[in-house]
Amino acid sequence: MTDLAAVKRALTAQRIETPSWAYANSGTRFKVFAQPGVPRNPREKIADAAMVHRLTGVAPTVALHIPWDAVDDYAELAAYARSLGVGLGAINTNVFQDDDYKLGSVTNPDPGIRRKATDHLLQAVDIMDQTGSTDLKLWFSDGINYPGQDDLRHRQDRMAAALRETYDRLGDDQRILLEYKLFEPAFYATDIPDWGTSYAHCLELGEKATVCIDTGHHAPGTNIEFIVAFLLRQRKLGAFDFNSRFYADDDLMAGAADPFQLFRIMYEIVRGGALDPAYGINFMLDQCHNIEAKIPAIIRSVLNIQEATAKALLVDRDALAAAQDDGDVLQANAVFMDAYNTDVRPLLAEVRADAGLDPDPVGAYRRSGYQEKIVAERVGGEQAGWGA
Ligand code: PSV
Ligand code: MN
Repeated sequence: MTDLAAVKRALTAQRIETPSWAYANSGTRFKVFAQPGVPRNPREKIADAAMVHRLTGVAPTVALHIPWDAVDDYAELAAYARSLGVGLGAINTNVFQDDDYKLGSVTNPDPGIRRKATDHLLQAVDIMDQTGSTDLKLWFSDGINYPGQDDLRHRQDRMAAALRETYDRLGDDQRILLEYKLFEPAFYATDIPDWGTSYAHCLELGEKATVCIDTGHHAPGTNIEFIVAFLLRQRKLGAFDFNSRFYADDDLMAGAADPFQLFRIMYEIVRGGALDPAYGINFMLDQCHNIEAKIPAIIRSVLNIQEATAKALLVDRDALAAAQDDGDVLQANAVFMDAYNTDVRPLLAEVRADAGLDPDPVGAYRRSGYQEKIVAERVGGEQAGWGA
């Protein structure tokens, strides 16, 4: 039997970090469609994130991306965030948008470019010191397009050296979240293409380095929940970048393409005791809302994760274990699917009402007048997007 009060407590305690860049303009390589009311600077992105938190109650931090969110005074930015009821979360580095990085950043054959890229990673830790962020999220676009273009082994050595230098710069409460991605922008070989490579680098680095799973960064059909289970068992899962995909790294709303997969992932999280914020996993979104309104799309994504989590929490673990021990394949699967097929929306509405929130956060956003306000106020200046 499931303890409903415990389920509600777990849902109330859940935390989801939103990404500053999801509030900004984005697009494909074909076109960026600008939207009215989009933030023009980091403060306006933080204001939007604060709105998402006010309506959902579970999104109290916002991740920054440097230099997209570069400011002169990070302590002041953190204070501004606090004044709106949110905190600054992971600092994301950007060693993929400079002409110098055509052949790679930290794995570039040119030592001068490697130095420049590693310095950026070190500067990100300086920023963390000022914002109070504990998480340094590293993603490298590094890789090659053609067999023979560069030496795969050398590139691993260069990667390891840059990671080591960065790791050694971390403060006691700071950690590295090392992301992987199968392909794009590199098409033949990416230097950190999969969880195994990220895991191996993290093991070599030490306990302050853990893997970040971006759900959009796998080959089609990859069993992501297996990766979750494996990394939890090794205590090496540090973060998620949630989004969903139909084809490649589509960066669509979490739970939109495959809600069943999200449920299976969240089940492994619950089963591994890793949902509790005290466990230390940073559950982030990493999405781009190219054609849909951004703030309600982010709210929708948060709700989708909450729904998958609620279903995962409702799995009757005793009944499941009994069926598994009996080798009763169909019964075990039925117990699992019962939870997935439960409509958890009334339960979540109750959790929100108990927390003094509107049970329908997307509706509440529409009724709030916030969208009209930002559209009216945010005129002039330059809208933020990739590269700003
Ligand atoms: C790369 O595709 C990625 O998932 C990394 O997390 C980046 O930092 C983020 O997208 C934003 O470009
Ligand atoms: Mn990501």
